[in-house]
Amino acid sequence: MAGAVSLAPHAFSAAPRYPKAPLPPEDADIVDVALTAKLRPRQLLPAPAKITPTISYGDGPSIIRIRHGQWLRATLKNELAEHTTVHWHGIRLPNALDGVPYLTQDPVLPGQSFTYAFQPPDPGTFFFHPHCDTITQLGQGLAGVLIIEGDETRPFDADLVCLYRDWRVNDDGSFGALTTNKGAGTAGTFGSFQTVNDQHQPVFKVPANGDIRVRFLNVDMTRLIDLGLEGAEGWMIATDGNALAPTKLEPWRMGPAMRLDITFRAPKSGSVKLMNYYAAEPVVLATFEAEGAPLDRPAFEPAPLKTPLIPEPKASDAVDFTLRLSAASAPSPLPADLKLPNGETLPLADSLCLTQRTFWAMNGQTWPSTEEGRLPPPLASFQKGKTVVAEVVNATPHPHPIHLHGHTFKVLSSNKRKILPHFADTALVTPKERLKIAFVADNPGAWMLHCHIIEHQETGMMGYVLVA
Ligand SMILES: [Cu+2]
Repeated sequence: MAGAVSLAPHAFSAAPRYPKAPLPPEDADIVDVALTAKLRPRQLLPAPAKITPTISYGDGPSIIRIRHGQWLRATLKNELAEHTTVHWHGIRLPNALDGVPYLTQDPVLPGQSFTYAFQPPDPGTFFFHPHCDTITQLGQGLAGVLIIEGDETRPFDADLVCLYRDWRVNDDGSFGALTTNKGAGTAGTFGSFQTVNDQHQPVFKVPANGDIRVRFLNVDMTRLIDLGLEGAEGWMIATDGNALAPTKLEPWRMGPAMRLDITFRAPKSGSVKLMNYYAAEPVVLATFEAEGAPLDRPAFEPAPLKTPLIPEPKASDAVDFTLRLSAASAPSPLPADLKLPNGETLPLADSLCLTQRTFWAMNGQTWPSTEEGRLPPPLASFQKGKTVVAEVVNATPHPHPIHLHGHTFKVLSSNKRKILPHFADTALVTPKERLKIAFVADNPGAWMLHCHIIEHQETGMMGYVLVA
């Protein structure tokens, strides 16, 4: 098999083609964080189940809070047996820090470290996760929350993070299959143990009669949620971290990777339940229990957050783009192995962080390319500064939460349902829907565009766009 790894001229070239990261200025206010990705088995299910071999960035849930204006300098140390990266989901950061192996950086090999330093431009509720073998790494727990504080117009009495996920675990605590062909080729493989902050139906104590902010993140790989409240009137104040004029919470549908900030007035006594109505029977996700003497507060009015700093799309300066989601027409032949700059060879399926299966396509193109060992061509190239009006057409019988890196878009309209216009980085596109979104392509680089049902992402429904 001479030549099986002779990939020159190879699209996966060494570092020079990667974008450069701006360094923090000397007077930058920097918060340093260590993220050590490694196996940290723990008691996830109640006894008599055994411990679960989870992986994480630290002991306990990783929740980073910094103030808007500060820099985050996070050093990833890879103590896993395979390579990894960190993607900062929803942050409009420089392309070099986006954490996509081979597109924006080399993968971080076992034993290696990589430092991500950036100044998040927007306050809000974000998260981070690997962009490599994501089914395994995210499926076994590797994810964290990034809160950029500073969007309040008046203080809340409590500010809670609720990170939701559904673990694919067996009764004895071991992991079940994190993916199946049946799941990957349909709506995804579902877990069996739902948690908020790694606990099943946790109870949060909240100040009685206080104004509560809940930052809810759907970090599951598969599940849709219709998020609602019982026992109080909930108001939505941010979608994917971006402020929204307070809007009464009717159950709000959230695909994987979507976030919703809500506020409510805690009762003087008793409790409020956070619910998922996207189920045969409504599911209690968490309980907020009033404690202490009721706070002395005027009648409840949901506090708005500060206006987002996202550029408004301009219809007068727009280009159109259609993104068609479909089943893959034919499985891609598996491309050749990949030769790394250091001379090592990686099996291509590993190096692209893929399973060797192809079920899904975007504009007829699957990830990776059918061409040997090359990045596929971009789905589109946009001139920097232009408004892009994208119609996402779902030609499949399953919903797909579509995520764009590096930009925040506005969800505008649908052929199927009434849309409350809102900013987002992930939009759920339902079967047979044509969803219109728009954004200003103002962040130069190569930006991934993919489904956030991770089994769809890793079986073809992924691509990238160029902004230059
Ligand atoms: Cu999908």
